[in-house]
Amino acid sequence: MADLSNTLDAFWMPFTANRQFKKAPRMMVSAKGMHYTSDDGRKILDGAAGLWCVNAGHCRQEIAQAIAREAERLDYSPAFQIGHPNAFRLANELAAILPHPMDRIFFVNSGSEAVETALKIAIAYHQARGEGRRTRLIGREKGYHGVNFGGISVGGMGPNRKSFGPLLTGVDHIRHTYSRQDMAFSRGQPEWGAHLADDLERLVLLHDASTIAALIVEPMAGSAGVIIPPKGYLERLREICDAHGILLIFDEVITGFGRTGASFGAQKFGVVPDLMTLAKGLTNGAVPMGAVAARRQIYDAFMDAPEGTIELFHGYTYSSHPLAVAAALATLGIYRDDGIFERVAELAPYWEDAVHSLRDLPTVIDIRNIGLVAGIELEPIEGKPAARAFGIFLDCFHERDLLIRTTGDILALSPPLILEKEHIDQMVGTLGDAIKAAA
Ligand code: PXG
Repeated sequence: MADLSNTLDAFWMPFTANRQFKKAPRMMVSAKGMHYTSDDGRKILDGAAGLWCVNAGHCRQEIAQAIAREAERLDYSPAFQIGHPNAFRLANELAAILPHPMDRIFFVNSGSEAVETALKIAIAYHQARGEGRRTRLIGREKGYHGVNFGGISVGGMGPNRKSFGPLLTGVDHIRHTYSRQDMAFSRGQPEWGAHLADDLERLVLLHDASTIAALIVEPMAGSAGVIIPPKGYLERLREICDAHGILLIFDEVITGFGRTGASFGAQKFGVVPDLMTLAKGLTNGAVPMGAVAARRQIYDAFMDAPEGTIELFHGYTYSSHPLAVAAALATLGIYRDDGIFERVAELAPYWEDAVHSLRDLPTVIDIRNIGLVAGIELEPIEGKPAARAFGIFLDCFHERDLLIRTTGDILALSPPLILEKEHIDQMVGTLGDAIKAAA
């Protein structure tokens, strides 16, 4: 048998240019606080919170110890027809920080699973109430809702959809909210664009409200390159959904747990959805976990079934896995004790000024920000879309000891929420140098 122990061939990497990577690998071997350490011993400043998930900073002792303790005490407990006390505790703790009345929590293992679960709950909810014709799902162009079939069907990113066949039927999309000419260099929420929510009325006319189960949107689109909702836009979506009995699902996998300067995007933007998907920051990235939060009335609609019947035929072997629950409880403890969400709100103005200081650099065509997240959009190199941004990513990683994310020609910054002003200065200064060097 071939000895593969020393090659990179066997691991088929996700969302990665495998051949390019394996020629010049980028490897992390440890992490602490705001930094990774690479295999060549460099300390790399984390401008991406891993993949938008390490909100409380890396390798928090409280979380590591909670996981280790639980691994020795309760390694696994069946998820169906059996519980363990900490799972109930975690659901209660989440309910306490979610907007009222979202206080029923379903546990899963990733953002993608949270999305599938929310979509299924939405359709089953209408069926449970005798509105079984409401099966249609509406997403939004440029939306990212993970990679499973439901998620890519309601998702709006072409490359994530095009290779995978016809996807779910009965899905449609409202238009996205980005218009450079109307909102470039907005600070926080753009003034322009609330009317774009009326696109939902177009789909209601086309399909009839009686066939539509739910609309799913990210309050702030993350993966598409940090697209901030226009003022009044989410409020208007809420009104239209209410007028037509359509459930509103907020995918808060990125916006949850402090990123925007409140516990959840729902609070930041002042709009309470019917269902919310969570993952990433829920465990600080330390153990995979996701969740769906539902308004109590949605849960209650399922509880009319005769007692002793299973109300929802859905769940995963690892739903509310003890190690994930332990990590989540420790993570919520840090968020609370360290006042992480409040800290984001305090630092956000400094962050905003810092990222907008890049505005006059060559090739920069837009900068967008909210909370502790920013998107910096660059003029593409002619005939080579995404090459400029990816070049900057590589330069930052290999030469400047800074980790960022890119999508197309957009640079995304979403650091751990524990960063200090000096990290902001360093991150923005380094990125500015890299943008100039690539121009
Ligand atoms: N919904 C949203 C809004 C997300 O951002 C998912 C669902 C899927 O979560 P899982 O845990 O299944 O990956 C996500 C994930 C990036 C990037 O840099 C974004 C995500 C994942 C990886 C990279 O844009 N978001």
